Amino acid sequence: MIELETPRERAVLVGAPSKRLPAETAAEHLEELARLTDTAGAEIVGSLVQRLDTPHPRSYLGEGKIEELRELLDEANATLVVFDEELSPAQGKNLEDLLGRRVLDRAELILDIFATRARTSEAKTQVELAQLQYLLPRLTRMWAHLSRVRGGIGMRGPGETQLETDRQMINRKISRLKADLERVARRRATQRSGRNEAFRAALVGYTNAGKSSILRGMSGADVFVEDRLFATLDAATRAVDLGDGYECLLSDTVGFIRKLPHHLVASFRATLEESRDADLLLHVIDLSHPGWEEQRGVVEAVLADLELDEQPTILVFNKVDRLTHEEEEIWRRRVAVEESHPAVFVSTLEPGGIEPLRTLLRDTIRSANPRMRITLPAAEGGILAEIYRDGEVLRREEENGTVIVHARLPAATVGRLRRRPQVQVSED
Ligand SMILES: Nc1nc2c(ncn2[C@@H]2O[C@H](COP(=O)(O)OP(=O)(O)OP(=O)(O)O)[C@@H](O)[C@H]2O)c(=O)[nH]1
Ligand SMILES: [Mg+2]
Repeated sequence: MIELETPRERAVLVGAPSKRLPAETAAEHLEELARLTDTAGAEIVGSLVQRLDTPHPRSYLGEGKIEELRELLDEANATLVVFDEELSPAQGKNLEDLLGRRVLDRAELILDIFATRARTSEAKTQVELAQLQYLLPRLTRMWAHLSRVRGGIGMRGPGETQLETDRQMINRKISRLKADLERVARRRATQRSGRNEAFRAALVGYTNAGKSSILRGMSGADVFVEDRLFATLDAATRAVDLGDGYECLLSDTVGFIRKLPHHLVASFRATLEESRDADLLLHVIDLSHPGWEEQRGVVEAVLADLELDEQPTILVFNKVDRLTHEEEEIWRRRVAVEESHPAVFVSTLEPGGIEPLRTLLRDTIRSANPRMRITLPAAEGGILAEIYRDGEVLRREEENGTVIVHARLPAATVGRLRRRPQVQVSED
C-alpha cells in the first residue's frame, strides 16, 4: 500500500509532544520513532521538536513552525516527514499540501513495517485489513497524492464518482478479508481444543523486550530473534520441558508499542487469541530500557483493550545482564514489596539465566495440580501410563494386584480418571 522504494527515502522526524511530558520521555519517544523509521527502511536526515500546549486543528503545527520545517526539509533534501503524533486525515492532507512532501504519522509507519515484515498469509491478511481500514477515511488525500505524482494534462484528480467506486471496492475487500480471518480464527480454535490437555503460557510484552529469545531459550527451538522492532509478527508455539516431568506449551506473540494503531490491534486479534486461551501470561519487560515502566504501562493498556488484563500473569524482568548487581538488587527489593503478580528476573544471554523462569513455571503448574490418590488394578497398564504422562508421580505402592499411586495431576486428567469404573480417585 504505502511502499518505501529504493533509493532510500530521506526522512525528517517531527515530535510535537505536550509541554507536560518530561523531556527525557519526549527524547525516548523520538529515539523510538527513529528506530521505527530505520526499520521501515528510510534514512533519517533531520529532526524537529516542538513542545505544544494544543495542536493546531488544521495542520498540527503552527504557521511559524511549518515554515521552519519547510526550510529544514529543503536543506536536508528530505523526501518524507514522519510525525510521532497521530494526525487526523485532514491534518495529514493539509501538511502534505503545505510541505510538498509525503507525510506519515507513527501509525502509518507501523502499518508500513508490518506490511513489509508479514510472512504468513494470516499475518499478511491481518495487515492488509488494518491498512485498508486506515486508508478509507484518507482516500481523498491518497488520490490527491497520486494525481500529483502522475501530474500532467489529462491526469487531473478523480471526480467524486471515482472516489465513491473506490470506497465501495475497498469496503468489499474489507468484508472479504474479515471473513478470511474469521475462518482462520475458527480453525485455530479447533486446533486449540484438540490440545487442551497441556498447560499453556503466552509471552506478551513490548517490542524488542526479548519474548522470542525467551521462547528460544526455554524450548531450544530455532526461533527468529533480531535487534529490531517487530521481529515477530506470527504466533509460534513450542513445547517446553520444565523438568520433573512437567511440560508446557509456550506461545510467542507480536510485540506491542506505544500508539499501536487501533485497527492493527483489532485485526491481530486472531493471533492474540493464543493469549486469551493461555492459562498464564508471561509479561516480558526489558528492565535495561530506561523507559521500561512506560513500556509496561503501554502493554497493560493494550491487554486491557483486548480484555486480557484479568488473566493470571507472571512478570518476567529480562536483560538483567545489562544491570549492575546493585541495580538488580534495588529492583528485586522494590518488586518484592510493590508487585501483586509473581515476578522473576532473567537473562537470555547468561548461561542458566532463564532457569528461574523454568522453576517458577514448574512451581505454578505444580500448585495448580492437586495431589491425588489413585487406586487401580495392576493390569491397567494403559491408565497407569496416562498418569505418568500427564502428572508427577510422588509415590507408588503395589499389593495383591492393586496399585496405589500418589500423584499431582492436572484437573483434566483427574476428571477422565473419575469416569473410569475400575479406578478410585480421592484427594491425597
Ligand atoms: N542484553 C540482553 N539482550 C537480550 C536479552 N534477551 C534478548 N536480548 C536481545 O534483545 C533483542 C530483541 O530480542 P527478541 O527476542 O527478538 O525480542 P522480542 O520481544 O521477540 O521482539 P519483537 O518480536 O520485535 O516484539 C535481540 O537483539 C536480543 O538478542 C537479554 O537477556 N540480555
Ligand atoms: Mg519476537
